[in-house]
Amino acid sequence: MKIGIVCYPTYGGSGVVATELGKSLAERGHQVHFITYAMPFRLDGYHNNVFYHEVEMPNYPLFEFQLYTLALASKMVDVIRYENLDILHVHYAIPHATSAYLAKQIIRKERDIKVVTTLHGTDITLIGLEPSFLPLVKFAIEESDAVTSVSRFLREKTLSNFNIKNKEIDVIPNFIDTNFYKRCVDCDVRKQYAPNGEKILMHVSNFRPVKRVTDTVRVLHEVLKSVPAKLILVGDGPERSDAERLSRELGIAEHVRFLGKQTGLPQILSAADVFLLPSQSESFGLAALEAMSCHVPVVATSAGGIPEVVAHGETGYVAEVGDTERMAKYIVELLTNEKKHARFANASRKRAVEEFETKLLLPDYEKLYERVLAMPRTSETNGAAYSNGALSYVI
Ligand code: GMT
Repeated sequence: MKIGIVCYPTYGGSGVVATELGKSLAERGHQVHFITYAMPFRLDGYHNNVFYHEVEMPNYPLFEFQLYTLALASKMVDVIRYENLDILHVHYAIPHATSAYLAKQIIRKERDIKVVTTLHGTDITLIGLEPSFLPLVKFAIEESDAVTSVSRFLREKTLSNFNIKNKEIDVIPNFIDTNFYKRCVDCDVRKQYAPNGEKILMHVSNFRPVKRVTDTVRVLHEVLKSVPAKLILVGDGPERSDAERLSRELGIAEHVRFLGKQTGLPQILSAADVFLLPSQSESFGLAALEAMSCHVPVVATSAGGIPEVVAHGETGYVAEVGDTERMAKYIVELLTNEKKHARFANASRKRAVEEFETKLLLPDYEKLYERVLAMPRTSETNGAAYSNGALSYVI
């Protein structure tokens, strides 16, 4: 198949999932065309069957605000037309699903491009609910040929938040290459940050308010009352300076290390004893899965789809949003009981391998693509109904 993939190229779960999906599809012989405004950060190196199309932004003084949605739609039309795409798979509804709808309409007389939209999280739970976006997101979802969500939680939220009645949403969870995300035994990251045998708590995110990064510092403050520990924070974003400030205010700055954005995650995660994810909202929690795959138990909130990933009492624990004391209690329990910790670490890895390995979930996307390609052409626009293939218009 020839598949166009549209995503955010920056750090963030939806871009990671889209890029890994594209690379894996290409390995299986599909031709994959990434369409975005910058090279996705996980698309490093050369990959057979992978092509990249950069969206050019017109620079005109009249346009006080950038017209990315339109520029993207135009680029989509180009790539669909000249690369003969079968499928356009857009990740994160805003604005990608709208651009895809536009492109589909623009090119409809030449070909019936099928649009698949994958919903990732705040496109549904936060920003998509803004009155200025809600009708647009609802429309784009309803007009997609197929829609997937990354958790059961997100599917339910989509149906209820947008009052969607006649649309199937397939749940295809986040996936991971467990061969890449595996515990690195000889890595010396631990020695560097915990030279005196301290335990290591770790958090990886884009430090947006929804991640409640300052809660990780509060949790460490509690944990330090019982266990010598260090907190390693990986990533960057708007909440970083608040977290830095709080660690100084609580007098624990020497126990907190901010590594900023990093790429060698398996190596870094392998140093952790517990992964901490205190999010306000999380449709899935890819970062938790990456940790689990490296044998790291996760202590998180019970927000959104997290309990679909973290099995409470088996691969980690979940607590109410903001309940830093309970999270600290769970962490101390794991850090002071070696046998339990080992059991949770092994169960985490097992769950990642048995439930979320790329090879298990990729066929779900392929089956979905086959299903939409077999769908008859049924678009109706301006009073015209088109029947698939024949390009004969019934007015
Ligand atoms: O919704 C977002 O915050 C954006 C998105 C991203 O690009 O980082 O993250 C979401 O998608 C990930 C991949 O599907 C999920 O693992 C994250 O849980 C989800 N983030 C939230 O729901 C906050």
